[in-house]
Amino acid sequence: MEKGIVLKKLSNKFWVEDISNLFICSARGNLKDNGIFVGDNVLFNADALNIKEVLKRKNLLVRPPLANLEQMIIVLAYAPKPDYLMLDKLLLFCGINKINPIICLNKIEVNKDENEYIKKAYGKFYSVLEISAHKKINIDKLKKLLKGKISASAGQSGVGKSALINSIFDDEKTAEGYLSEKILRGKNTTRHCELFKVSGKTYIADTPGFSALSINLLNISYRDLPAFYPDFADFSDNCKYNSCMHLKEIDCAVKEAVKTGLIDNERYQRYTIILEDLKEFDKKIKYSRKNV
Ligand SMILES: Nc1nc2c(ncn2[C@@H]2O[C@H](COP(=O)(O)OP(=O)(O)OP(=O)(O)O)[C@@H](O)[C@H]2O)c(=O)[nH]1
Ligand SMILES: [Mg+2]
Ligand SMILES: [Zn+2]
Repeated sequence: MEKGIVLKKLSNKFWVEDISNLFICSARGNLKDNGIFVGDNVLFNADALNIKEVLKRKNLLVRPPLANLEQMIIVLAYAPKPDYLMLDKLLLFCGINKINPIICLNKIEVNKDENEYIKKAYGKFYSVLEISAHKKINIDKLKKLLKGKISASAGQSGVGKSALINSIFDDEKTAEGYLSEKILRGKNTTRHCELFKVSGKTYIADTPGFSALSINLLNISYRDLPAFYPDFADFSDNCKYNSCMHLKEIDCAVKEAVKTGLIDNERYQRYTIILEDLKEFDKKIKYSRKNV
């Protein structure tokens, strides 16, 4: 029995890679029914080309269907204009699913007017990297951050997610032909999600599915929201109430920090929007449960 990772899944076949070879495997009914996902570590029989067991997962995302994602490259650029609410939702999604986010500010050879704001509001709590996929600025730094991990790109359409992934592969001479061909195919088939090997245990997925992150994918109660804001952590202990939501409560140290500029006001305003969204969603769920 060998150990491998599922790189791709098409109809009933699974592309499983061990250290150096690729095997196209099938799986027994009940194993298939429980689900084998791209990113899964599996035990398989390399002669019979059969998957025998799925090993324990770190996490599992529904949309896009991806197991064991460790890192998310959130790409922004001056154009299209950054959607900060979406950025905050993606960061929240990473927090909930224990995924390490890296904020990549692309197209800096053209314009980086927005970057100062992003570095100021996010740089203290998250990795922020200024890059140019076209001019290959800081791509080597990004590659270091990817090393040994499973990562996926995310962000608005047109920010340069595919360009970024291509720039990572361009100087991998051995893999270039094989991978760029696969990436081109990946562009036309948005429905399936596929991992591309950068080197060793380093994989990356170009996943269009993250672009629209709806609130129901943030499966937390609104009460848990503040805990996912590292910006609040230094202050929330000083709020009068332990369960402070930092909204209308009196003696709220978080709101005080927003007033004095220690917490970014715009990010706080977006926090209140996400909180309202989550509350609405909670209500809807309770309502639909009552009516079944
Ligand atoms: N100037 C500049 N343009 C870039 C850079 N990276 C990407 N672009 C351009 O931005 C546009 C979108 O790039 P894509 O890589 O297709 O964007 P994407 O995020 O994959 O978009 P979707 O697949 O629609 O989600 C293209 O016209 C690219 O040429 C960059 O580093 N600098
Ligand atoms: Mg793309
Ligand atoms: Zn508070």
